[in-house]
Amino acid sequence: MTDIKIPSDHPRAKSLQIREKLIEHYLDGTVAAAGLIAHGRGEAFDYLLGEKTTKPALQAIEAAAAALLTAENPVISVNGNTAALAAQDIVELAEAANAKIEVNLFYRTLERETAVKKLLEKAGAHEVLGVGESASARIRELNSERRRVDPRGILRADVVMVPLEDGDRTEALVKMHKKVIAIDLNPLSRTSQKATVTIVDNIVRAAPKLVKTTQKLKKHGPRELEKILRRFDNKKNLAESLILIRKNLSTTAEKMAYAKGEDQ
Ligand code: PTJ
Repeated sequence: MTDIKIPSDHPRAKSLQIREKLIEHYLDGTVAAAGLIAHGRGEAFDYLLGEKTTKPALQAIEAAAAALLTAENPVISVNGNTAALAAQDIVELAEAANAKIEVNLFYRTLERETAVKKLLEKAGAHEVLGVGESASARIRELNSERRRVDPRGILRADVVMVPLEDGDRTEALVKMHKKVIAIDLNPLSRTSQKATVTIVDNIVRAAPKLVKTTQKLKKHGPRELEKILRRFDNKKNLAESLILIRKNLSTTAEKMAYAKGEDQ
């Protein structure tokens, strides 16, 4: 825990609390130093998106739930930031989708793998793959530490969820004919562009919604779920997020210009 107390009436209290959580888990070794920087990039896009779950994001959440529920071997890949911000939701999602949870880190050390696993177990996870010797398989297409995977998890998965990812792995997984679900606030990132379903939203808002949607869609038959997935077009959905950003910017710019006119 850091010693800083965020006043609850601070206009940006929620955002500051999220930062504190990341710092706390950076200090306990779960989050990589670069994870703090990555969050800052995410925050910038969140601003542009209006800091709320958008309509395209809700459509992507539905498609992601359908992909998880129609999978034979779904796996949720967890890194430092995801564990720090959404451990409880990840455990609930794995339960709802009957998915495995696997630790996969870019800045990989056994200490960090263990810290991420601990956080997931504290949130109720029974089995966490990909830690230490259990990450004994390799993804040939990759050179980063992310290539090390668990043969019971990501290697044999048909659907892999990769929240807050860094580019090349999504491409490699898609090349391996896996469906990839990303959660990424940046609709322009390589991960967003390459994934099968990209949820352009903050993980702190998207993850609980994805849990609820998965629990709800569980009652539907496979044909209906496949239809939801077929209907979804990732490139079109990303374009809708970009159009929303443009609209938000235009509206704000117009308001500012108008206010300036009034002052004169
Ligand atoms: O824990 P490790 O070692 O696996 O490392 C994790 C990080 C995040 C450091 C690593 O994967 C990385 O460097 O990622 P990138 O390339 O910075 O990409 C992270 C993406 O997540 C960026 O496109 C950010 O905009 C986005 N992002 C950051 N915070 C959030 C987010 N998306 C959704 N919710 C967030 N809170």
